[in-house]
Amino acid sequence: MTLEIADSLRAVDVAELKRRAAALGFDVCGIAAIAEYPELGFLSEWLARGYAGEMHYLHRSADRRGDIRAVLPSARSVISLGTIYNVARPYSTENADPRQASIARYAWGDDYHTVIQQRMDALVAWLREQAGPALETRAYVDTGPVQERVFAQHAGLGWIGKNTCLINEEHGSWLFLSEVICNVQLEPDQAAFDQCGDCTLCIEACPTGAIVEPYVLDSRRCLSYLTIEVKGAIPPEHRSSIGSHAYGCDICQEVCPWNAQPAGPDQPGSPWLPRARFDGRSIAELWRTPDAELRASLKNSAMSRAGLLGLRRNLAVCAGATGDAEALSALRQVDEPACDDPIVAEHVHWALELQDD
Ligand code: B12
Ligand code: SF4
Ligand code: SF4
Repeated sequence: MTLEIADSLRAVDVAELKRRAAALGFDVCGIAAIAEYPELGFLSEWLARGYAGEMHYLHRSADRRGDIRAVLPSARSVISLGTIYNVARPYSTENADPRQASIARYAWGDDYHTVIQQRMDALVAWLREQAGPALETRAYVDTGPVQERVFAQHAGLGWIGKNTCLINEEHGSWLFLSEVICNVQLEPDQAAFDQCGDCTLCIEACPTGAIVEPYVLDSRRCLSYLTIEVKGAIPPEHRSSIGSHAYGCDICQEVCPWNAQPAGPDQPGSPWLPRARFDGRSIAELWRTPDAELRASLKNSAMSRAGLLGLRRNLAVCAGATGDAEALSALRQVDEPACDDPIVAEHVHWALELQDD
């Protein structure tokens, strides 16, 4: 039955598909065949070692993440897409001002889930015009049970580096990944090959030793996990290492030689430009911002994942971990409703107590 449906599909011109993807705003596009790639097998051991921490959804969906046919049984190809989100702002490692709240650059602008999903919807609509009504697809951007970097590597978009990020030879790793899984047979691209060589800069630069061996990351130590994925209290033993990281972390990408090229000038209207509220602001300044204004600035941004309470919790930890006098005094003075949340209040207490020790 599946074959009959697939047989009734019209052929799709891959060169034309890639032109269409570029016109829709995707910076790189490649095709991966459906296959049992060896890299898909690393996930089960990674989970067994506990590296997912409290991201239980990764355990629940592990079977589907290991086999893309469990996501779409008729799948024949994966159209892998990369979208550059870098903008011209200094790297956190270049910033000499420790009072500044560090926010990962992927989260500065509009929520990439929404922006990229809309572009993929347009690509799928075009694909349907080409292939006909028997087309079956699943389109995801960080939202589906798919090991996106593995398919991106096999689609030729780049290689999985020792920092575990997908690195494109031309553009570096400031790329959102997304994919359209479809039942159309498309000519696959060559897989990208590893160009890390004997470099170990990312492993040495990680402030918490989260890259436990080349290509293997223990999320429980990663500042991105601690500030975004941990939903309640941040384990006290990790708080001091958070420094000024108020949301996510970019260090292992900033030190990567493949990200040394500067971003182009700001493109007016780019969805990835930082929102004014978060553009180069200090920890104290953000803490002093009223809840209503912070909430409004988080709306439709990727930072909404941690929400207002998560952001306040993280800012309190940043104040304590950096020992920034202005931020600590702000913690004592500001009394917005979110500051009374028990989790936030406990982190404020931790930050203030730390200075008394
Ligand atoms: C869970 C998750 C996280 C977790 C765990 C990250 C991780 N490295 O696994 C946390 C919260 C820490 C995280 C952080 C970040 N994330 Co994240 N995350 C994901 C998610 C949802 C799943 C990743 C996953 O499956 N991990 C499981 C492990 C096993 O996979 P892996 O690390 O990719 O490992 C591969 C290789 O390292 C290699 N490998 C593993 N073990 C071994 C062993 C040996 C011996 C060898 C040779 C190879 C090898 O094979 C693995 C593939 O199976 C993906 C979206 C998706 N659905 O894929 C986004 C995704 C990976 N994240 C993304 C981003 C942007 C980030 C951050 C940059 C955000 C930030 N600035 O704070 C950081 C980067 C941290 C880092 N160095 O990876 C992007 C990455 C884009 C890119 N260019 O690579 C993705 C693809 C989302 C997207 N759609 O754009 N993330
Ligand atoms: S994102 Fe930061 S904490 Fe996480 S592995 Fe990279 S450098 Fe380490
Ligand atoms: S810093 Fe070096 S080892 Fe790490 S991902 Fe980049 S090239 Fe690879």
